[in-house]
Amino acid sequence: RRWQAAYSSGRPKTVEINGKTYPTDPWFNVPSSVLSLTSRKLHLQKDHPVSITRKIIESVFPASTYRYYNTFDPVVSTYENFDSLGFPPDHPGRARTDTYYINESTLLRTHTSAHEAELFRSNPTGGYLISADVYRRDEIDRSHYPVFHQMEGARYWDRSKVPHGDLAAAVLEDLGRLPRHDMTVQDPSPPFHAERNPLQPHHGPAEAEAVGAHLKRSLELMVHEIFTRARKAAVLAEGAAPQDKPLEVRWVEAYFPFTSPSWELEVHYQGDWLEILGCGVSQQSLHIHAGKPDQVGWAFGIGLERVAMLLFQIPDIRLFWSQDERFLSQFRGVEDHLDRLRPFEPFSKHPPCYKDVSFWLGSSSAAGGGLGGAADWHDNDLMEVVRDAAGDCVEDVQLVDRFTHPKTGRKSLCYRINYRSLERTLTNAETNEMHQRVVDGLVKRFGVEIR
Ligand code: FA5
Ligand code: MG
Repeated sequence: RRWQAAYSSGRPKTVEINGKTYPTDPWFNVPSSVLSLTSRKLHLQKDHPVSITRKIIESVFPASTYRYYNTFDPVVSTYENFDSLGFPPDHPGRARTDTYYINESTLLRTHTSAHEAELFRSNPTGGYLISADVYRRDEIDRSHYPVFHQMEGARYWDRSKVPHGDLAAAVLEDLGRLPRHDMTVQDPSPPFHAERNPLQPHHGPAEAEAVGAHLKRSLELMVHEIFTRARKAAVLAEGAAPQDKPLEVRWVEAYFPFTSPSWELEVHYQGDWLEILGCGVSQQSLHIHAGKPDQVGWAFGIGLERVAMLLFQIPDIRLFWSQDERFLSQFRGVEDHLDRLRPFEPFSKHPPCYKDVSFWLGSSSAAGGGLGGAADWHDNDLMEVVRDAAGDCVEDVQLVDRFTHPKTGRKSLCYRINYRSLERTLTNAETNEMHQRVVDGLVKRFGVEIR
């Protein structure tokens, strides 16, 4: 209902994305700023750090086994993105506060897993990699942007073609060919766990364990390749002695509707654990629905910007969208000569400008049908108003105060917006104008009362 109001005057009847036209309906919630990024495809722009990162990861997964798919369109059906993967009807990821919808049954994919069901049916080799742009309504800070890129990988074996029907033996034999490498891996959890991370009824313990081990070793190898390159680059750039501390990674139990058991891989980086990917043993129901009941295997999904930020020491996710030569020129020639990889050298940092906006939400029972009502409010609503009003000139937004009036029960919120361009110093007049657009946008779209 909120979005209906937000777009009632301005919602286009149709939108064109990569040359195709789609009808909108009241579910439509894609701002033009996001629509305009659907044609950028940074993962295919030669010498862009997202594309270089894709190439490095591809190099660890041989094309003979893993077919590469890099041109899938971002517009998919709600069925492909959610239902085909076993997301329950009330899963929060489906909400319009989290997902960009074109209409009720059509959306901008939120993850590359949207193509999994189809590739389980049609991919001719025993695995694949998909690289693509994905879209999520999300907070604003230096590691979140409404468009980012993921790489999805999958590998599976055909039980009916395995000698003696012993899948575990076949997987372990392949695992033996994966090179060993120098890094510290923490993996404290058992290969599966009845409550926390269950074995699927279709799988025997030995085969699930073997598939899980193949998955983990493959991804450890990938992370090792990336960090070896990152370190070489840093050493070359700084003339520093090579670091002798080994790379540290750890496996954490996780949950996804389309894998079990499932894990996330975290990397120790600058004093913190950073999640870089999710993965697991694929739900057998997906292979069955794809008409391949004998396929058994694994899948993972990794964030390419997150890896590129580590690889090149890129401090702010907005930089990936920059067309500034001072950014782009630093990577030229690297894609074909990975030994030329160097850390990014930030151009001068411009001054920040903090501005607060405080407002009362309308009471949910007020006339106007709950528009701006406390029960309806989602941080992402504000984030979108800010992105519309100020584009890439905002570095981050934080909720700094939350207050409920003791008598009226009305709720008040205060957000602090940090205006800072990556490319130039903003003038006071400019910043004030942007902030006024944020304030006006909040009032107009959500009927809030400014304090
Ligand atoms: C997924 O998207 C699952 N589809 C991954 C998966 C695939 C699991 C196959 C099992 C099998 P998640 O939402 O955690 O999971 O995102 C995966 C990765 O994308 C994260 O680890 C992170 O590296 C990256 N990522 C997620 N959200 C963002 C964001 N807002 N900005 C940048 N990178 C992000
Ligand atoms: Mg995650």
